[in-house]
Amino acid sequence: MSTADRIRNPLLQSRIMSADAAAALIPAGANVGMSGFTGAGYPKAVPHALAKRIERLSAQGEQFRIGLWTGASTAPELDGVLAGVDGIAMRLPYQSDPTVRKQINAGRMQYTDIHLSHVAQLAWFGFLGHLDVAVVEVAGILPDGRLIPSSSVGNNKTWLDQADKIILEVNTMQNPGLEGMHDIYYGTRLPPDRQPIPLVRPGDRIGEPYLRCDLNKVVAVVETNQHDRNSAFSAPDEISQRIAGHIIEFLQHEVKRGRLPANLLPLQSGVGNIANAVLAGLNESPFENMTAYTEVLQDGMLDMLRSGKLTMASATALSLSPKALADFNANIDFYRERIVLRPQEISNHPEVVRRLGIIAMNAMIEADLYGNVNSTHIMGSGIMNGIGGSGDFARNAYLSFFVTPSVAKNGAISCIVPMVSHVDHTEHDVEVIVTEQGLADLRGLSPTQRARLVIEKCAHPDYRPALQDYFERAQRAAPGQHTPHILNEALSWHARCVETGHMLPGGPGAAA
Ligand code: 0RQ
Repeated sequence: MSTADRIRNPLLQSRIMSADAAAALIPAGANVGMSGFTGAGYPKAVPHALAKRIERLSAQGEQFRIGLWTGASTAPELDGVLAGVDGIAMRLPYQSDPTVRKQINAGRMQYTDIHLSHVAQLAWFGFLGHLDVAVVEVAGILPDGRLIPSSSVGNNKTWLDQADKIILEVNTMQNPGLEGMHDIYYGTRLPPDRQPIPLVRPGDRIGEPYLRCDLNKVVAVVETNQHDRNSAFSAPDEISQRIAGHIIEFLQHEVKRGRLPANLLPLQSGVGNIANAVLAGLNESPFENMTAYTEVLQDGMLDMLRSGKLTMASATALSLSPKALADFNANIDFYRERIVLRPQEISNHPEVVRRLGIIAMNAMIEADLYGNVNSTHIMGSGIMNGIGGSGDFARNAYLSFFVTPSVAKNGAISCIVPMVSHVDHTEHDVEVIVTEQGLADLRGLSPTQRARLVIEKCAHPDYRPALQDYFERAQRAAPGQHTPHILNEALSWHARCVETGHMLPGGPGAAA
């Protein structure tokens, strides 16, 4: 497909330039809203060109740093290259890049970790500061200047609306068949004029398939021809399979008890190997006609769409392995009828999540005896990734699962602890905790009832006696018996990690 086929607006054709020329239009200190969500739909050329420019300026003793706003995590070609030249002063709302993580944990980069559904509205409220430039990847441009979104939507609508200047990357590697898969909702208003979001089934289309764009703001159009970062998933290991088995057995039990319909309720699943194992398990399960209202579509959901177990899936981004991407591209007409890609303010919207009655499944770093969950921090001070969409779903879901292997670092660390070293999801938002050891259904239980169950069902046998001992002593010593704790001991539990050298993400010296 030629450039003229992809960029069909004459004015924007006249703004085609090199990535270097486009990057030169970004001022030092600018807040830049870039596309990108879990390695899908991020700009492939301008960040690299900007990083080269920053490196040149830095060699001349000039500092050049930006505020980088995205949908969620991106890829080494965006986060990695810019962090590598110390070009990011401020990052939001989510990251999972090793270089970015290292800089945040060393105190060299500021990081605002935000619920993904909140980002657009915070930008509209003016709480995040001014957005100077948007750099957005698209799959094509219509004659009237509307944009065919790429493999993720994220916050692109908001960046295009809010930024003073727009740089578009048109990626000819993105399948032109993406056209028609997106649903961009333009009905959100600010309080006090907000209206209900008219979405009552996961597959409802409430918007339009294109992004609108004020052509006068477009200062550059850059052509690219590069795949998204698609990392392969490893086959589900035994731990993931055991976690998946517990969840599926529990869901079957809930259907039997009449607390879930036979085809379940719309599924939300985090990314990663455990999530993929759960999806693989559901694909083999007796459940039929399932739906998904989730943030990211990964391999497991494509398998379920193909098998017919899943009738439709709504998300904001694709996050596919190379093998799944090849299947997606080869069968895009089939998938277009079954997939809707939306802005993340809608894919993760608390109002919609509550209305649809989502079954939310997210991974965590640790949980405590009482059901508080830490999804983001190692040892209470080092960031791993961020809260992502987990909070959007967990608090508002019909049923909220948090999953983890019972131990980390080859058994050196228990993921069930007396008191979490950082709280992302409070006991009030966490209903079911699952490890490979078992599943603790915490619904309707008091803190001490929860603690007994979490120790019995979820803790690794190597740590169970120590947790039981702590809980019993806390019940004897705590001044209050609602949530018994021995405060000075609760957190010193984590001190053992210092001895084993796992103080920060990436292990010893990660903050250097
Ligand atoms: O460390 O990378 O050095 O090997 O944490 O842990 O077990 O590989 O699990 O990749 O699924 O990540 C919560 C981080 C889990 C992720 C988290 C160490 C462990 C390893 C990763 P290494 P695993 P995963 C909506 C949902 C927040 C966002 C979210 C996450 C590394 O799922 O970022 O939920 N979630 N989004 O060794 C010390 C412990 C540890 C520990 C694990 N207790 N102590 N280290 N690790 N437990 C969907 C989206 O947002 C897309």
